[in-house]
Amino acid sequence: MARDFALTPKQIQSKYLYDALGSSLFESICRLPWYRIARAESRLLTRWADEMVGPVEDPVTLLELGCGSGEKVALLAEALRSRRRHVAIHLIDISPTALELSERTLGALEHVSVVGHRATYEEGLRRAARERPPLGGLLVLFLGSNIGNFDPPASHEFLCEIRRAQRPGDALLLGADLVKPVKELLLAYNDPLGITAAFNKNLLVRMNRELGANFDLSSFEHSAIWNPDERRVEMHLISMREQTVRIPRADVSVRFGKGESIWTESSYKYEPRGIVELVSAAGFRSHAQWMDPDAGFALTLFLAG
Ligand code: AVI
Repeated sequence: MARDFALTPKQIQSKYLYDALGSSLFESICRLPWYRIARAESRLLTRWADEMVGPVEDPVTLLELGCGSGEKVALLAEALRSRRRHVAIHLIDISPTALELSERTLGALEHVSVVGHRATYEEGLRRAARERPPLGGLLVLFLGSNIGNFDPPASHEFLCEIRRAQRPGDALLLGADLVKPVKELLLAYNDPLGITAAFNKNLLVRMNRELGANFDLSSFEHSAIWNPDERRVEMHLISMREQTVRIPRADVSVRFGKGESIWTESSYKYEPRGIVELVSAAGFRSHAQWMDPDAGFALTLFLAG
């Protein structure tokens, strides 16, 4: 967790935001009026689910990367009910809580069987590709603008990984947050209730607990900035004073200057056409795009070429 403190600027990888407390803080963020991704995506799924599953051949396998609560994949499974065919759902998440919650949500659907994989996205994709039936289409869901937490080379590589796990005719439904006025973006990542600040600072709480570190929480501040050249919102933790922090279980002491930052997350934002270009470069062709102009959010359906 403290591995990237030797870099300039200092960094912590954003995957460490999601321990049990971090995951529930993120769920709260999704309910904030200023953070509109989850609600916009649910609206689009509710409205267009039939069209989204339309091009995928029976019997359909659905695979969700990072399953959250299972409610979104349930909307698509519901849309498949009228076809009167069995639907297999693979859920991939490293969080056992997310898997349990999703399995419970989907357990109510009779025409569905659910397999949970407690695994990284890459490992889960490989397993699901091995276990799917020889006939029928695979629809991979990568929702919530999770793609935005990958930098451009990593997102290209990951999309290629998805493509490699698929056969021609399979599909990918990608949720991506769009570029929008800076004021709106900053309110979403620096909310007036301070939930995002708590989500970010929880990284320090986690290092204190898991690595025996002695971060003084009151001497770090949450900051969210828009980087227009890279088209991303960056979250940072800024040291309010000069200080040295001891991290015994990583066997390091880290010096911070006053105003020095730890970069903890990037959230890339996209233009609708940029989404098509990004995913097409990994061997997909775009089939349809649905947008919520109000929240500035897009779901795009791609077919594996
Ligand atoms: C999970 N991910 C898409 C969120 C985002 O918007 O980048 C995480 C998040 N960070 C701050 N607020 C929400």
